[in-house]
Amino acid sequence: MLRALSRLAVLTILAAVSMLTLAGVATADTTVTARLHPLNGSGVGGTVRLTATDDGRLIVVIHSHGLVPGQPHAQHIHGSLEGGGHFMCPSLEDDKNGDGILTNEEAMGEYGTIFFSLTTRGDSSAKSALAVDRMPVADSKGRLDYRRTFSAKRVPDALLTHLSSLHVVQHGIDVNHNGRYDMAALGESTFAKNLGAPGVPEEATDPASCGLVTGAGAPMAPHGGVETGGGPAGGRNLGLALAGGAMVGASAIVVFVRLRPRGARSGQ
Ligand SMILES: [Cu+2]
Repeated sequence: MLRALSRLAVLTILAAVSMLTLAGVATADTTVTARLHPLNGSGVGGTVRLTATDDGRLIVVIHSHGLVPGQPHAQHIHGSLEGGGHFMCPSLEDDKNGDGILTNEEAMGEYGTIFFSLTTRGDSSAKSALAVDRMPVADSKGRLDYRRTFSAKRVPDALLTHLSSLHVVQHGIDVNHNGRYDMAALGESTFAKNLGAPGVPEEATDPASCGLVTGAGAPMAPHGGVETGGGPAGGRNLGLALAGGAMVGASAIVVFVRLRPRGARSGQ
């Protein structure tokens, strides 16, 4: 009996302490989420979680599926540095030449600049937008699980202050279903070429998925019209592009040399 009582007392104290701890260490961390929707009929889906810690780090977690197996997928956070504008995931309405494929250039109007390149290591600025050798690789089933904590010095203030008006985009599709990015499908990526990387298949840079940020602090309809997720493929949510040529500029260091990665590595 005594033993039971003392155990109860201990449990009560532990519960009280943990509640106090929770109250006491509550941080200013902000977490927002996005649901990835397919673009270009990719069938890609997934979830994104962005956590801005109170000490300025950014933790990015992505779980996605339906990507091209064994291929690297460039992925970025897009949005507006100014917080204004009209940014949303593009749709086939943006397919100006009507060929059924949404290229980066066509989708540019719906997009802000690239805030951030979701690389697996090293630089994460817009300069690494096409650094495919540091982009995550989908596994043999087309799944991609990515997690990286970016140190405060890598995270621009503007990204944190606009966390609620961003979107996440993954690139890389396989329209001729031959298991890789190749010129035979859609030709050369003029987008990459204009950034100083000739010889990159358009399949590698066309958008595969896009997700709009929602969650803590995220307005339901920022800038008067951003979709808030929910719709499956085919809606206005679907579509994306690398943010325009302006984003990287002539000084871009484009490393798009290894379209065949050594391993199915991802994350970190
Ligand atoms: Cu992008």
